[in-house]
Amino acid sequence: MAGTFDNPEIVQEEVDILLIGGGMACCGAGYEIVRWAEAVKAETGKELKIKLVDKAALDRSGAVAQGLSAINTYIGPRQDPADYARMVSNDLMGITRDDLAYDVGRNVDDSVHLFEEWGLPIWKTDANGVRHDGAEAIREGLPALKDGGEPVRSGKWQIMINGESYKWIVAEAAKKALGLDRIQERVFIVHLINDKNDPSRIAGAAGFSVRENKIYIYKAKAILLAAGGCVNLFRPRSVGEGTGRAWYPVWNAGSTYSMAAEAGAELTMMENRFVPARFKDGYGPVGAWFLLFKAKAMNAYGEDYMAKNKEMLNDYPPYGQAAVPASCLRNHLMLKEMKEGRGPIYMDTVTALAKLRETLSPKEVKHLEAEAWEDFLDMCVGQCGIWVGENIEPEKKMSELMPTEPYLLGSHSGCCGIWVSGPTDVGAPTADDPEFAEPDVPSHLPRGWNWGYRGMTTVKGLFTAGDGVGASGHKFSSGSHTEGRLAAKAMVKFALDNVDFTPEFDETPEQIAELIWKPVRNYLQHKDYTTAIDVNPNYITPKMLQFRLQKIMDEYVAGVATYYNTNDKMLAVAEEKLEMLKEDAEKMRAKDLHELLRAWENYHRILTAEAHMKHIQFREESRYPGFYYRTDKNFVDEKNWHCFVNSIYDKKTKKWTCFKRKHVDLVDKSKLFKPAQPH
Ligand code: SFD
Ligand code: AMP
Repeated sequence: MAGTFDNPEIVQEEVDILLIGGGMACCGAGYEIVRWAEAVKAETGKELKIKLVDKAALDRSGAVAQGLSAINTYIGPRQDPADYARMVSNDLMGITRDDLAYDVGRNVDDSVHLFEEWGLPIWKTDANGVRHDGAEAIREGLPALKDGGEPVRSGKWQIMINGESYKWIVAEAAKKALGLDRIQERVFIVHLINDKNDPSRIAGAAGFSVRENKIYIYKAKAILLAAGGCVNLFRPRSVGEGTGRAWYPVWNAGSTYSMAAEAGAELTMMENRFVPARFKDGYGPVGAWFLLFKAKAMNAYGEDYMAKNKEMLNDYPPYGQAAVPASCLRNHLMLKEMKEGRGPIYMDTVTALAKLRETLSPKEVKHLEAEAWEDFLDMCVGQCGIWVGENIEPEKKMSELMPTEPYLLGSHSGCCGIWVSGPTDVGAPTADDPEFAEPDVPSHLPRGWNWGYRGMTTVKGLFTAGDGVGASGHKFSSGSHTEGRLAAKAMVKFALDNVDFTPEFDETPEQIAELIWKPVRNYLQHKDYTTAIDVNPNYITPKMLQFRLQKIMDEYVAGVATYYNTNDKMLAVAEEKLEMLKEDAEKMRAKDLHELLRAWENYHRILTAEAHMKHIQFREESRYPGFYYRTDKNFVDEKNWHCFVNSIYDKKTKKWTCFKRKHVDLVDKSKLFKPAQPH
């Protein structure tokens, strides 16, 4: 019987493997898993039941929805994945898992080669060093990357693409591999279910349709939770008429971190955040300008603050001394100018394009000037709107830059996320060292870095990838796809190793349904108490609750309001206010399915925000100057805090426990610290 708003239908399904999300990581997993599942079927006759569930529609869901104009991780045949792991470590102030970064580095090119095979146009350089747009490169018959084709590199690791349809292309391959029957769109997963007999094991997941009055409950042996990062937990700079604009995708609301935490998974580096420097108001990314166009940023008085404030980098050895200073330190130098009143900050697009005109042919200049627009048309169309609206022609008028509100993510220039098992075949050759040897696991990784299945969290059967994997970063679109593929292979192995396991829920379907539908019940029960549905003493709208969360985070947990400053006292206030917010969140209302979506996004954001706050509180230093400062501990303390900060949430007591985990370098980092180069 079809459900109604006050009596939703409960649909139950049993699968072996459930993929939550339909972004880069899950599309990678969807493509890869079928190959392994078919091999299993051929060998054992066992058919694994697989399902992918996305809250949106695969073709345009996730961070790549609008497209992208670069693939930021492509190693190529002449670079060393260990160098990539070094770069990731330096950019994230020394505390990353080399095993995870190296593993992405050595596998990522295969995903990029697949993207090209599936039709993604990739810029190429011909034998004469002339650059060609993706379509032109195909017309000219330039070889594919896998056949030795030379990409146009914007930076050491980044290559240019014509990527407006990037997500369509990657989604199509996942759809083709999985088949439409194994894909369920517009189902928002909001709750993971543990196993009744083993609370450290995953047994299923539940959510609801955002189009119909239906609750979906899936039983599964293994789950890939790759639902992106967390956006809009801080008050954004774009308020009022600009509300809704953000750099990272607003529809990724911390589901990955909050659901994993509730299921008991160990989180890592949740204190980390990314505060991207972006073109002001439109959030246009800057990478192409800095790297491809070789533009410089400057203060309002024309001073190159990276050069002028270079000495400030010496406060942060060794990370400040790297050839390319960490992203947070670049912000740190910019913020000095803003705080001391020498803003606005500008990207000098005019000089950059004029300089290019000196060396490039007219055809190439024309192409690059078009690219200045296409860069944004491909991935951040709102920035073009700003340029048009403000009469900005980048060759004639500079654009303002601004550090944005903080975002939580593990795939771009950030490293918060979930602690996962690393690959078994990399690491230091010191297996008998007690720091490294793991009982019963043939691993060369440090103790506690590996428990057999790549990408598995500390909850048995629960895997993650992309923004979900913490303590790595700089995977971007291609690396997230790769991590999804690595997880898929491990999940098939896990499902086979656990073929006799039958998951049993620790909650009943009715309890789960009531939990999910609570905001609707709040609404239906109290709606007639007042005549204006938004004004009611018995409930709060998701929109208002979101404003409250954003205000707390902005003003006490180092948002833009305080120039990213906080301290132990402010964090204590935040802690108290978040507790009260959680109490009031119980009264969130949902007047329709859309509001139910908004309500659950808020539940996920609140728990993610709380994890962020607790980790910042625990780490008694300022590890990421330029991303946040603890003004009571405004230094990087290598002696005491060169370690991971991890945490576990107890869903019964609703308490967090934060603790340190030892950090070990697996690749030699001394290679990074060359004499500083002009930047
Ligand atoms: O310019 C649920 N990214 C860039 N990567 C690059 O390689 N090059 C670039 O040029 C990049 N830039 C960039 C990037 C992103 C954005 C938004 C802009 C510019 C404007 C980063 C990558 O896009 C990013 O690293 C990956 O996409 C991360 O992959 P993944 O799979 O971890 O996340 P996702 O793709 O956002 O997918 C998330 C999916 O989860 C769904 N979902 N489904 C069910 N239930 C729930 N509760 C769910 N919650 C979310 C989503 O619908 C989605 O399908 S630049 O800045 O450098
Ligand atoms: P963004 O457009 O800022 O998201 O960055 C895209 C890519 O360029 C990422 O790999 C960044 O790490 C890199 N990048 C951005 N700005 C700089 C810079 N000033 N110096 C070096 N790399 C950068």
